[in-house]
Amino acid sequence: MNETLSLFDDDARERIEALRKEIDHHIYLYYVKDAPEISDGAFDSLMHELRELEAEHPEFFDPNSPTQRVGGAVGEQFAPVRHERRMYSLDDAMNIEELDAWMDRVIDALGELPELVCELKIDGSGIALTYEDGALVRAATRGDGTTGEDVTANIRTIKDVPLRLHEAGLADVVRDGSFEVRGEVYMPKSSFETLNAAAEANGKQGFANPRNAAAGSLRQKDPKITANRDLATFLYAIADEQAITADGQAELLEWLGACGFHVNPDVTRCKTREEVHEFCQRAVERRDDLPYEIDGVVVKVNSFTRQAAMGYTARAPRWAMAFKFPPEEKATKLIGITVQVGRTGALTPVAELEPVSVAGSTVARATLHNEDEVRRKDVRIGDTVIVRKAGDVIPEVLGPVESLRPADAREWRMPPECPSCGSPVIREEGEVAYRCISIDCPAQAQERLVHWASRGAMDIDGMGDEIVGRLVESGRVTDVADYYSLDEIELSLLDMGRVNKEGNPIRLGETVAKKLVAQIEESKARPFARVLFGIGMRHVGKTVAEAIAAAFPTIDLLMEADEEALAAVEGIGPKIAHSIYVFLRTPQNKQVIERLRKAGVNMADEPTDKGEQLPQTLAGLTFVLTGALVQSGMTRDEAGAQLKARGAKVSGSVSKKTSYVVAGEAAGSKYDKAISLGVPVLDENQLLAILETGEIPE
Ligand code: 3BA
Repeated sequence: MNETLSLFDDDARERIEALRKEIDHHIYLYYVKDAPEISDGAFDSLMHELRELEAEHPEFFDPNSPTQRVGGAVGEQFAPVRHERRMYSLDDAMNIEELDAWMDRVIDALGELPELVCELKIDGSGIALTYEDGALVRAATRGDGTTGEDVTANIRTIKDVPLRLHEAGLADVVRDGSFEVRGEVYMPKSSFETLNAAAEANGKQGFANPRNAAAGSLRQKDPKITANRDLATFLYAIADEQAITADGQAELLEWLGACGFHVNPDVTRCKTREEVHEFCQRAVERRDDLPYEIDGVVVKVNSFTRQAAMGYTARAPRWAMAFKFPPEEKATKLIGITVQVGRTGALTPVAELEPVSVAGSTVARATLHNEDEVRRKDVRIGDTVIVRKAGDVIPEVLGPVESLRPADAREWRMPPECPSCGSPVIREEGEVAYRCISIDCPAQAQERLVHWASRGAMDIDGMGDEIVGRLVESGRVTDVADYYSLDEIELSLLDMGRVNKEGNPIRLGETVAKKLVAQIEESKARPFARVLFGIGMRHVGKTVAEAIAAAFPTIDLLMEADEEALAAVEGIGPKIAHSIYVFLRTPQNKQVIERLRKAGVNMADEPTDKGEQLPQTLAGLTFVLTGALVQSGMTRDEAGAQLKARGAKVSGSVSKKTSYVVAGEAAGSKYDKAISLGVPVLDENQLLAILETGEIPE
């Protein structure tokens, strides 16, 4: 090689390396330390120089160069990543008593209360980052704790994630090669608000809370979208603590900081219970002032040796406990009470509130359940009311602050007419709900249409509230059979009721229309039980629909059944039987069913070959499945179906009547409940043996 050229190349290589180091350092100062040392302009010119040099010298490409954080090519999907070591869950203490009970257990196990470390519990999404020779090589989501998804390209775009680690930290790595650190990806509250405001301005549904926004942003197929989402991280764990010299959680956090990771500064070593209580109390008080959402405090035994002495349950370390905040409550003004009409005509009063931020999301509406509830709570329009929200659950109005009641506060009564169709409303004997019994109430029709397309029913992805609303508005769709005559062209032209900057109506568009038509087509093949659930007969939920489909596997058999025959099915009483019978004899409903059948919607279950029925060796036993079946890769539904084929019952909740709980990986509270009720727990291997032999082993 030419002498001068290679010297020139060496210069370029050195300059590139120096620029990368310098830029990494400024990114660290800005995003981790929150203490920038140079101006944006100076930073940009360093980046500019690096980009130019890298373009001239593609041979020095490095995926971990700061220029590579913008997000590369769009990926196909996320490859599964098996975590080298399980990512456990955390057990929850719902109050201070439960936290104290945990500290008692720690004392029992270790003979004294050891040093504890308190951390804020960031309400984000779990991640695992793998480094080799100090460079980021892979990033995965937590997933079910055993297997996550490869999100490396997306994680690279998060500015506070070091792509190359600081020398100071690497000096304390005992074994060379690779290690995996773990923590949380989160979205700051302000970024969450901005993102949702932008989504709403575009007529799109925002995320329910910052945690969902972080998880959703991490699972974008296009890393450029993730790059624009303003995500951040806090790291707090290592997969294998043998890999470093730290002797406990506090030193581990220091080491993570020395490596260049973003570590939450609110960490406290505690020697007494009182210090732990104090930390929790302070966290509750500071919650609103923090720029990110927290949902509790994590308390950990500091020493690694003592952690090892306590060990793990099937789902969580015994040496750590999450203290969960009590459901958040806020005061706000009750502006009005509106009435929502459900798909069965039930009328629900809904509190219209001055928007407040509660537990990570903005609450502007909350259910008031029924008129009796409104009476019992004595909430009046104009009142200041207390609103509560726990995690992901629907917000509720607890009651008024009577001392703040204005003189003109108004009592509310259920209107005598349906707000949608104006028909008189009735309240049936023994029922709390008022009901609109009109057969062609538009609000009911709309709800029925949304229900048909919903996930548990026919699962027509993309057919949500808004599009259904527009289809109803346009007059093109009035019942569920109308879905099946929609074509791509008319759907693409559907007026979305909004205008663009030029003042022209926004239409649904070809891409969405094409997807919807494909989804509608796919829905025709759903199992018969889903059709029965989707059609929306009163009192017929998923479980009842499955029971009916099992007893009457075709629509003809079902239409012929009288009330007695229906009531003979296990799980169906006279009330449900009556409701089904009446529904199927209503001419309007019969017509819709006929049109669905003609459109090709599945109206019969696969004929089960009775001759090949398996011996019913598990009859009389009830199983509950929990956790992931990672060895067989079966879903719980698939495993459940195989158990049922042998006569077993499969239930969703653990009780004294449960015969066995099958606990897969990352089993949750059902496992705990089984233990506390003394219900025997089987692992996946035992389940597989049962499915193979049909017998419960000794
Ligand atoms: N510390 C979440 N798990 C946490 C390492 C253990 C742990 C958490 C934590 C198991 C937070 C369960 C998912 C997981 C890494 C497993 C925290 C937080 N410590 N500060 C004790 O702030 N949300 N979550 N993540 N391994």
